[in-house]
Parts: sequence; C-alpha cells; structure tokens
Amino acid sequence: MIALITGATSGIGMGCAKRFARGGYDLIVTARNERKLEQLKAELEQLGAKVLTLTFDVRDREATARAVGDIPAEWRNIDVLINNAGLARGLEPEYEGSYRDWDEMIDTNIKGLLTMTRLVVPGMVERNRGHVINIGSVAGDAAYAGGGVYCATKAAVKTITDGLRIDVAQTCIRVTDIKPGLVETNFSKVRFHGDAERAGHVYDGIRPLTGDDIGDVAFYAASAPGHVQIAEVLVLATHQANGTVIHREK
Ligand code: NDP
Ligand code: 8X3
Repeated sequence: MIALITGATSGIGMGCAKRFARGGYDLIVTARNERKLEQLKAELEQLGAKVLTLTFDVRDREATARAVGDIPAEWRNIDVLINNAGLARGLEPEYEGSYRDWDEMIDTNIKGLLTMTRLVVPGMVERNRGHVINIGSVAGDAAYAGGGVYCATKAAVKTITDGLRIDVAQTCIRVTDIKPGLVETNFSKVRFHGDAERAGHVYDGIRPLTGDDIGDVAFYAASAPGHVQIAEVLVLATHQANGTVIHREK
C-alpha cells in the first residue's frame, strides 16, 4: 500500500507519515525543504517503510505536475493521498491584511490541494480504488477575528472535499475531510512569521493535540472497511469546544 503525503516534514504531515509507516505503508513524502525530507526518509525507513521523496512547492503547478509525472512506475498506484501542505499567515483584521499573505494561503491551501487532486485522482478512478484525505480545520466551520482568509481557505477545503466525494460516488474511492482544532506544530510560528514567543502563547493553559494524534485519525479513516467512508471528522483538544471557545487553565 502506498500513501502520498504533502507537507510531510513537520507537524500533522509528519504525524501521518509515521503512523502510516508503522501501519505497513510505503510512503511518498513531499515538501519544499529537501534536507528535511531526507531526514524524514531515514526516520521512516527505520520504521520499515520504503520511501520516495519529492521536493516541490504545491503552489507551482508546473513543478508539481513534473514531480508527480516523474513518479517511477512502481510507485504510481497511490492508495492514499493526504493533502496536508498548508499554512496560515497573519492575524490582522481583514481591512489591514497583507495581499501577499492572502495569496500564499489561497495558493497553498486551496489551489495546491486542487492541483494534487487533479494529478493523482485520475489514477485512482482508473483503478477504481483509493482514498483522498484532505486536512481541513475547525477554522473552516466559522470565521474568527483576524482569521477570515485562512478560515475561508479551510471552508473551501470542506466544499472541495464534498464536491470530490460527489464526483467519485460511482467508484470505490473514499474521500475524507479531517478538521483539527489546536495542534502544536510549526503552524503558529509560520503564521507569525517566525515569532516563536507569540506562537507559544497560542497554546497557553491548554494541552493541544499533536501531529501524531491527527496521524492516528487519518490512519483510522484509511483502515476502515472498504464499505465505510469516514466523510468528515472534527478533532479537538478536550478543553477546546469550537474554533473560539477554549478553556485555558490559569
Ligand atoms: P507545519 O508548519 O508544522 O507543517 C506544514 C508542512 O507543509 C511542512 O512540511 C511544510 O514544509 C509544508 N508546506 C508548507 N507550504 C508548502 C508548499 N507551498 N508546498 C509544499 N509544502 C508546503 O503545519 P501543520 O502541520 O500544523 O499544518 C499542516 C496542515 O494542517 C495545514 O493544512 C494546516 O492548515 C492544517 N491545520 C493545522 C492545525 C494546527 O493547529 N496546527 C489545525 C487545523 C489544520 P516546507 O516548508 O518544507 O515546504
Ligand atoms: C488551525 C486551527 O484554530 O488555529 O487550522 O485556526 S486554528
């Protein structure tokens, strides 16, 4: 069994990669940083997986098509595609937001996910087999202050996931939207452009989820019997009730 995971070098993508490796999958792992991909490859091989690394930016449609097009024949029958690469940038009010941040979020979270889907799912349809797991977010359920554009990209992930599920309903392909809440990864550091102190406060007074927790959920969805389609999963830390209600210990 082969799983392709975008953005596998950190956080949720890495949690998924390790879980699927431990579950007997071989892995195609992608991200932009080649050195981190090589480190991950060594770790996954320790877990018994065969690993292919692909270095590209999901925002670059030509590079993405080239990378997927060049996948060697023995790796082509992808069973699970996890569209995970994504990010948030900034937390300014919408009327003060940065065009650059908006473009980066929209190009990565929506257009990158669509490009990967367009490139990988035709093979699944031909084989009448496969599973697409998109990493959405609780942020897609409702906007929060300063998060409007990020939240909109994750609402788009939900709608795009629902649309794909409709379009492959005549096949054996399953389509899942996993919507995590607070997960401690590099996410907040990236959002705050490297400000680690500000990023750390996002998790003040609450035990957040980990990338491994989300890896477990993705693996569960992929391991369900073939007639069972886990369509959507909202996964929250126990003291988080929704996108904005979080109980923090003082
Ligand atoms: P991380 O920043 O820890 O990991 C992001 C991964 O995506 C890295 O491997 C990064 O590698 C890769 N990546 C980012 N941009 C691109 C790109 N343009 N092309 C290719 N790869 C890219 O964040 P998370 O693990 O937290 O985030 C993963 C997903 O989970 C995102 O879609 C995020 O929106 C979602 N999510 C996160 C939550 C959280 O609280 N952390 C909650 C809900 C959803 P590199 O930089 O080398 O390319
Ligand atoms: C990431 C979760 O609530 O920080 O999607 O936006 S949140």
